[in-house]
Amino acid sequence: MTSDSRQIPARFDPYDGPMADTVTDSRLVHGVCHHDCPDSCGWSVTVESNDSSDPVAVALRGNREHPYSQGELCPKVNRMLDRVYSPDRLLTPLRRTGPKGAGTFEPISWDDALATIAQRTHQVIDEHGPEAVLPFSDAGNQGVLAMMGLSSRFFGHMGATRLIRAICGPTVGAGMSMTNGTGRAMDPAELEHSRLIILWGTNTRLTNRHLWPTIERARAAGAQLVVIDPLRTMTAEAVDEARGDRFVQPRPGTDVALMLAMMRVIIHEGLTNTEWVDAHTVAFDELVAAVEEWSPARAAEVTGVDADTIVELARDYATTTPAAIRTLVGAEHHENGAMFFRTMACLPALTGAWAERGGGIAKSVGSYSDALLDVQAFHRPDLDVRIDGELPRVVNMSRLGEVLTSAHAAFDDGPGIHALFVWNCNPLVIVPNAEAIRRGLERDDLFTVVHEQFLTDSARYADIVLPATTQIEADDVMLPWGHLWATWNGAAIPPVGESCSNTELFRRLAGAMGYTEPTLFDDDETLLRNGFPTIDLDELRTTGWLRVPYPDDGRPFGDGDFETASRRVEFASDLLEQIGQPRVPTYVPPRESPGGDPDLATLFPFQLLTPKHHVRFLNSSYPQLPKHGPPEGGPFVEVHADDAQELGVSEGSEVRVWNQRGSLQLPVRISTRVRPGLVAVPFGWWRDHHDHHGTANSLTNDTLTEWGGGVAYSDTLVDVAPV
Ligand SMILES: Nc1nc2c(c(=O)[nH]1)N[C@H]1C(S)=C(S)[C@@H](COP(=O)(O)OP(=O)(O)OC[C@H]3O[C@@H](n4cnc5c(=O)[nH]c(N)nc54)[C@H](O)[C@@H]3O)O[C@H]1N2
Ligand SMILES: Nc1nc2c(c(=O)[nH]1)N[C@H]1C(S)=C(S)[C@@H](COP(=O)(O)OP(=O)(O)OC[C@H]3O[C@@H](n4cnc5c(=O)[nH]c(N)nc54)[C@H](O)[C@@H]3O)O[C@H]1N2
Ligand code: SF4
Ligand SMILES: [Mo]
Repeated sequence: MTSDSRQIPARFDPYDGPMADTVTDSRLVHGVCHHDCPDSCGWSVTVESNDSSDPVAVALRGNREHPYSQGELCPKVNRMLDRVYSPDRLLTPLRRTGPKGAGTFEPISWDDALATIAQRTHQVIDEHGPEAVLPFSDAGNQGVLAMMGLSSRFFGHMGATRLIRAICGPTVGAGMSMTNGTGRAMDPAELEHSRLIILWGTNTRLTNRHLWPTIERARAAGAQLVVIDPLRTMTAEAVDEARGDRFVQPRPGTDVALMLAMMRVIIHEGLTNTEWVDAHTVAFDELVAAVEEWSPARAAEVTGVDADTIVELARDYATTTPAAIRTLVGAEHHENGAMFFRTMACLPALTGAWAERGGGIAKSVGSYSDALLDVQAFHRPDLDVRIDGELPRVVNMSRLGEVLTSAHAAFDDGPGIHALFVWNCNPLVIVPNAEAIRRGLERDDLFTVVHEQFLTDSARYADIVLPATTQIEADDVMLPWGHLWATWNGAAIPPVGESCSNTELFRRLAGAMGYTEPTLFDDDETLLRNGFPTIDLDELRTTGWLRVPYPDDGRPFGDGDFETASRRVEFASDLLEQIGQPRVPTYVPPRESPGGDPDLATLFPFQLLTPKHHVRFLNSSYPQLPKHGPPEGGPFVEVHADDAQELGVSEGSEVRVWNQRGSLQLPVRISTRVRPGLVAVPFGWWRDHHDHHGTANSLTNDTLTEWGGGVAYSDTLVDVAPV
C-alpha cells in the first residue's frame, strides 16, 4: 500500500503523556467500547489540544464509574489508542492498482472514489438489476448508528439483495423461542444469587471477562460451578473438584443427547417439579416419551461423557436451588445448534428453576433493549423498493462463498452478485468456507467496495477501499447484550485522516448515486432521536448510561407467563412441526460429524474446532497490531498427545490440516485442552499469518443450522499429517 497523507501528530505517543508545554486544553470524554463483546465497557478518553493542531487523544482508560465494567477494560482494548493512531490505519480512499488480493493500492480523493463507485454501481444495476448488488456487514462496531444507521435505508431504496446477518446469536434466540415463545432470559448479573452455575458452551473468562467477578462472588457464597465444553478452556481451568465443581467434556455437537439423558434421570428419579410443570408447561407426556430412549449409557456412547457423570450432573441440577445455566453462542455453531437451545430451555421448566431469583437461563440480554428502540425508525420500510409487491430476495451471510461463485446468487432466477459493499466486517477471515469466498472475490466481473480502518484480508480484494473512523471519532449509543446499561459514546477527537463513520458513508454514497430521498441524508442526531422515541438523549449524553427495563424481582418469568401460543413452556411445539422439524427435543447428529457421516469421518478422522482463543484478540480485529499479534505467537493446531504419537509428530512439528474445502500448514501444540480425535485451530489470524494459504475458516463448514439461519462452522472434519 502506498499512502502518504498521514495526519498523525508528529511527536505523538499516546502513552507518553501530554503534548508537552504547548497544551492549552485538556478534557475527558466518556465513551464505550464498540466491539461485538458482551461486556460493552465504559471508557474515558483524555483529549488534549493546543491552538494549532487537532485535538489528540492521549489516554484511554476504563471509566471507574461505569456501573458494569467499573474501570476495567481488557488486554485487547487497553491499547485502543494503538488502533486509533496505528501507522497502518487507512487514512484516505484507495484505488486498487494490482491484482485482487495483492494489496497494491494508490490513494485517491473521496470525490474520485465516490464517482467510481456510483458509475460502477449504476452500470451493474442497469445490466443486471439492483439485486446484483449485495450489502455485507456485521458487528465490527456494534453501536446503534454504526450497525443500523442508514445502511438499510440506502440499500432498501436501491432494491439490493437483502442480507441475513445471523452468524452470531440469532440461532440462540430462535432455538429458545420454540420452547418459551421468546428469546428473553435472565440478566447474567442475577447469577450472583445462583447456587449452581453451569457455563454451557461459553468461555466466560476469555469472552465475557467482566462477568467473572459475579460468578466468583456466587462461588464465595457457596455456589457450585459446572463447565460444559469440548475444550478444556481457561474457564474450565477454574473448576475446583475439591469444592464439588465439575468439568464435563462432550464431543462437539452432541450436547442434545446429554440434555435428553439428564431429563430422563430427572424424570425417572422423581426430581421433576410437578407443580410447576402442571401450572406452566404443555406436553409433558410427549417429553417423557421423547427422553425415554436416552439412557445415560446411550448418551455416554454418543457424547463421550461417562454415564455416572451424566447422572450426577442431572441430580445436582435438579436438587440445587437456584440453578442457572449461562450460555452464549459457542454451541449454536452446529447444524443442530437451534435444537441445542430449544432443548436447553426445557431443563429449567422441568425443575421449575425460573420460579427462583437466580434460577433459569442467562443468555444475551439484547432482547430487553427492544423496549427502548424503534427499529423501523432506522430501517424505514416505507422506503423499500418492491417489485410486484415483493421485497428483494435474501441471502444468508454465512453462504457468501457459494453466493459469490454462483451464476444465480440465491439459487432463484435472479442475477449473480456483481457489486459487493462491505463495512463493519472482515468476511474473508470470519465467514466459513473462506476459500470459496476468496475465489468469489477474485472474479473480474465483481466490483467490491470495502469501508475499513485497516487493509484487512477482505479489503485487499476491494476495487475501492474507503477509510472508516474508530469509536472515539463518532458519537453513538451502545445497547449491550451482556448487561443492561445502555451507554452513550461521545466522539473524543475528529475523524483521523479522511476517515468517516458508517452513517456518513451512506450519506455520501446516497449523494453520489444521485438519490434525492431526503431521509437518506438524516443526520446522526435525527436518527438517534427517532430511533429512541422514549429516551431523553440529552440526559443520556450527560449521565452516560441508563438501565434497560428488566423485571424488578430479577425473574424474567416470575409470573409464569411465557410468550408461546399456549402462554406456557412448550415441551412439544406445533410451530416446529410446521417447519418440518421434530416437535419434541430430538438429537440429530450433524451431517459433518463422526455420528452423522461415518464414511466422511474415515476420510477426515478429526473433528476441528476454531474458537476464539487469544486474550489480545477480538474476532479478526487485532493480529495486525504489533502489541497484539506477535505476543500471541501466531497460529497453531492443538493435538492430543495420543493422537500426536499416532501421527508421529511432536511439539512444534509442522503438519498439514486439510479437508475438501481447504488446507493449512501449522505447527503442532501438544495440548491437554483437546481430547483424542479433536483438534483446534485459533480463529482470528489473517492470511498473512498463515503464509497466505488461508485461515482457520478456509477449513470450516458453511452448512446452515436446522432453523434460525445460523451456521455450523464447528461441524468440521479434517485430516492431519506431518509435512
Ligand atoms: N471459525 C470461526 N469463525 C467465526 C467465529 C469463530 O469463533 N470461529 N466467530 C463468529 C462470530 S461470533 C462473529 S461475531 C464474527 C465476527 O466477525 P466480524 O464482525 O467481521 O469481526 P470483527 O473482527 O469483530 O470486526 C470486523 C471489522 O470491522 C472493522 N470495524 C470496526 N469498527 C468499524 C466501523 O465503525 N466502521 C467500519 N466500516 N468498520 C469497522 C474492524 O476494523 C474489523 O476489521 O465472526 C464469526 N466467525
Ligand atoms: N478474547 C475474546 N473475547 C471475545 C471474542 C474474541 O474473539 N476474543 N469475541 C466476542 C464475540 S463476537 C462473541 S459472540 C463472544 C462469544 O462468546 P462465547 O460463546 O463464550 O465464545 P465461543 O468461543 O464462540 O464459544 C464458547 C465455547 O463453546 C464451545 N463449544 C463449541 N462447540 C460446542 C458444543 O457442541 N458444545 C458445547 N458445550 N460447547 C461447544 C467452544 O469450545 C468454546 O470454548 O465472545 C466475545 N468476546
Ligand atoms: S472488548 Fe469487551 S472486554 Fe474488552 S473493553 Fe471492549 S467490551 Fe470490554
Ligand atoms: Mo460474535
